[in-house]
Amino acid sequence: MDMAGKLLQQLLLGVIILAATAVSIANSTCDRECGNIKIPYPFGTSEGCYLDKPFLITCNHTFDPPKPFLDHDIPVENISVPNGELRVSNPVAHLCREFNRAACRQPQDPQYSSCIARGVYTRVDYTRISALLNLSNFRISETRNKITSVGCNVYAYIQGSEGQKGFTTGCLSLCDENLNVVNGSCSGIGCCQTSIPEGAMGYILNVRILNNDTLPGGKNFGGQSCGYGFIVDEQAYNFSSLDFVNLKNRSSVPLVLDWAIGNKTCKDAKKNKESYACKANHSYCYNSTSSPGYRCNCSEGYQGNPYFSDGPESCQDIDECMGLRKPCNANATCTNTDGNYTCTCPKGYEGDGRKDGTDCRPIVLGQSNNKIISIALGVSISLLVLLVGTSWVYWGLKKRKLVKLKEQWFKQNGGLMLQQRLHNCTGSMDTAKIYSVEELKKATDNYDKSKILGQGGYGTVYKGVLPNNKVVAIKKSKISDQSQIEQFINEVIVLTQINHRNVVKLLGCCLETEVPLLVYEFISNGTLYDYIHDTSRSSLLSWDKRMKIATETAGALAYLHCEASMPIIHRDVKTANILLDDNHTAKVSDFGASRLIPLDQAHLTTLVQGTHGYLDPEYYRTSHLTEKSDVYSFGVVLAELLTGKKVICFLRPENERNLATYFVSMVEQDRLLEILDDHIYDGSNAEELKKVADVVKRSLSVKGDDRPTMKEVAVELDGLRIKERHH
Ligand SMILES: *[C@@H]1O[C@H](CO)[C@@H](O)[C@H](O)[C@H]1NC(C)=O
Ligand SMILES: *[C@@H]1O[C@H](CO)[C@@H](O)[C@H](O)[C@H]1NC(C)=O
Ligand SMILES: *[C@@H]1O[C@H](CO)[C@@H](O)[C@H](O)[C@H]1NC(C)=O
Ligand SMILES: *[C@@H]1O[C@H](CO)[C@@H](O)[C@H](O)[C@H]1NC(C)=O
Ligand SMILES: *[C@@H]1O[C@H](CO)[C@@H](O)[C@H](O)[C@H]1NC(C)=O
Ligand SMILES: *[C@@H]1O[C@H](CO)[C@@H](O)[C@H](O)[C@H]1NC(C)=O
Ligand SMILES: *[C@@H]1O[C@H](CO)[C@@H](O)[C@H](O)[C@H]1NC(C)=O
Ligand SMILES: *[C@@H]1O[C@H](CO)[C@@H](O)[C@H](O)[C@H]1NC(C)=O
Ligand SMILES: *[C@@H]1O[C@H](CO)[C@@H](O)[C@H](O)[C@H]1NC(C)=O
Ligand SMILES: *[C@@H]1O[C@H](CO)[C@@H](O)[C@H](O)[C@H]1NC(C)=O
Ligand SMILES: *[C@@H]1O[C@H](CO)[C@@H](O)[C@H](O)[C@H]1NC(C)=O
Ligand SMILES: CC(=O)N[C@H]1CO[C@H](CO)[C@@H](O)[C@@H]1O
Repeated sequence: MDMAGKLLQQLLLGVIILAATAVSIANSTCDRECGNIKIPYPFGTSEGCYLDKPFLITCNHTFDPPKPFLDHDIPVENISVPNGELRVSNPVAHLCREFNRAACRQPQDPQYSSCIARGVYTRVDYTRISALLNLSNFRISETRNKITSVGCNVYAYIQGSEGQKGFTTGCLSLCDENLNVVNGSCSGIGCCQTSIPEGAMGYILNVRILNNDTLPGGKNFGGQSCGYGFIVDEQAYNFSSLDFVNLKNRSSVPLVLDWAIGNKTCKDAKKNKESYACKANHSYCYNSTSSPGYRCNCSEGYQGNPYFSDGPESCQDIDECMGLRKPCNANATCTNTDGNYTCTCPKGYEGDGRKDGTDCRPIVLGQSNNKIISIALGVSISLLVLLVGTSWVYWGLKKRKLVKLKEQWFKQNGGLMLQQRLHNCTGSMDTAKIYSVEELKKATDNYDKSKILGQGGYGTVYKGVLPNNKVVAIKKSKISDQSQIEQFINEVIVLTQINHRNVVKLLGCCLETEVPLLVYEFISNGTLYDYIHDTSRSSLLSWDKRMKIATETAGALAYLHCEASMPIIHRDVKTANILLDDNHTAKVSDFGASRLIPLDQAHLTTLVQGTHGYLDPEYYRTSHLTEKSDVYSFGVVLAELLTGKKVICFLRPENERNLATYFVSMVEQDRLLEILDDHIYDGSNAEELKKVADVVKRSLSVKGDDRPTMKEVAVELDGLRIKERHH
């Protein structure tokens, strides 16, 4: 009873399985193999198993194993659906010459080669075998295949039909004793390759010899000397010198055909749902590049046969997690999804866990702080972008009113005030000029990059040429704060009034732009900084020249402090702001940070501004700006002139980093000579050097009151120079 029950159960099971297979019975009857070769749809070997006529493969069972054929007589080697590739066997053409080996002695015999050369072999007629291919539907892939000839002084050529036009093309392969054949190279010596015409569907290939007195297979013959010609899949054939003999027994080589569906593009094919061949859900269509028609492929993340509408052979999700190449890092968990996969890092770890992404790493507090910072940064950047964007839109809208705006800028930048002041003043005012935007734009080729002379916190300086051929330096200043405008105008007026040969002359300005433009005289030789710190140029600066520059600079600063109509504190005295002309005459420049001090005031309280290394420590501490701050900075300039060292250098030991303190400590230890620049000390000027160093030391006094005035410094330096000259 029990046995019978089990039997019944098995029977029932069998019936169910049978019923299940019956659903897809139509296609499961299709034989998808012929011998060892798979025949995937749209190809097929029997009625109902292939897409349409061109895809019929005949399987000839008289062979063992059975062999598939395209167009009934072209042997098929491989069919690849994803690549749209069909490999068939292609015949090899021969040109052979028989000879009688006995006529010559053995190859070891020294006479052997001359025997060949003299043609002492029995001439037998050439045997020629052509190769012929005639495809009815598909094209020969012109990207994958090459016409190839192998042999000595032989050429292979094909004739065929490309569309309706006939064509002839070929390749000549030469060789003799002096030309060495190279394995793997088909460059014309022993082997030659060339492209086939586009769209060819058939051809006839012949091999010919250039000269009937030579052997087509060179001297590497064995009973027969042959040259060969064939069309072959480039990737499937590597030339070897042994091929002169070996190809004789090879009747065919692989050839790649392009196949495609129909003769319509994807766009047109999709219009007819019934005949559209990309049936799978997760598939797409692409135009064939080499022939009319289209092909299908599974979407990314899926694999299978895109021409099946459903079933296990159609495009199926790829389980990436199960593949050999694991997509996730060892510590991340891989989860397959439809058409994709996800990697999840363990709890307490962050990162996307992908091998090609960011690795899982423990969430560290510091890093999450970083995250907060980067979020904050992101937010502020977006806000900034928003702000810039809005103002851009704002300016865009205002563009039409540019003329009005220019006027507005002119007013805003104090143009009216300046005009008025200039009008009120008389006499020397002819030097100050107000330039128009167009004038300066033209002078600088629209602020061309090649015209930039310098750039910094103050703005950008361009070289310009005015219509009267006067070369000028034009500074696009950064001042745009409304509250600074009056100050700015004052400075412009004062500077245009200054007529000192050691101060760069301000010729005028332009106020019609958003930021004021200043026009200076052009100083040809660059900055003192560049001279001192450029080894090739520093030797040009003798002690005498350095003293001249120092004296001139001190004189100019003293003039600004005392003799200008209102004291001016430069605030940014440094070698980079001292320009040199052709005669190494010093010109103090860049008054962008300068302040005018009303006569009834001893100091100003300002925002501390200046250059690190030159900045007066007292001013830095107290924000009280006095003329003595310039004295300090000038002291640093003098120290720089004496030593040739940079004022701040992090490559130096800690106690030597700041030149000002280092210099003072060396002078106090009476070790001045150790830190002097090479070009300065000549053995006889030690006394002057000491005196200048003493000026430096006093100028660098911590308390401003202990420092000499600029006037005193200038007089002292001048005195030393005169004395030196009288020596
Ligand atoms: C199979 O191949 C044999 C030998 O080449 C040939 O005689 C025969 O006609 C072929 N059969 C078919 C069905 O093509
Ligand atoms: C057929 O071609 C495909 C893709 O090029 C390749 O993976 C497969 O190994 C080939 N099969 C044979 C029998 O050469
Ligand atoms: C190719 O075959 C077609 C018929 O299938 C025939 O008309 C044509 O002449 C053949 N071409 C060659 C070069 O043999
Ligand atoms: C080579 O010999 C063949 C006959 O064997 C002849 O048709 C051909 O014209 C000859 N070629 C040359 C270049 O002599
Ligand atoms: C040809 O040579 C290359 C490297 O030289 C090699 O990778 C390739 O497999 C060879 N092809 C054949 C068909 O031998
Ligand atoms: C080419 O390679 C074969 C071995 O594959 C070798 O016997 C032959 O000498 C080589 N020929 C040249 C010219 O290097
Ligand atoms: C070529 O085939 C013939 C018989 O068909 C055989 O005698 C000869 O040794 C073969 N040659 C090579 C190089 O395999
Ligand atoms: C496209 O193919 C169809 C039949 O498959 C044929 O009737 C038509 O003439 C072909 N059109 C072109 C432009 O080859
Ligand atoms: C196929 O080619 C046609 C016409 O050349 C074009 O309109 C269409 O976008 C192409 N389709 C694809 C998938 O490339
Ligand atoms: C798979 O997911 C990743 C990340 O989620 C995405 O970058 C990628 O484009 C997806 N791939 C496919 C085929 O959808
Ligand atoms: C996995 O985690 C362990 C410990 O948590 C760590 O030592 C290892 O480096 C991690 N491996 C990878 C590939 O992230
Ligand atoms: C999924 C699939 O390709 N089915 C095919 C089964 O065979 C019939 C013809 O018998 C085709 O029309 C179907 O496309």
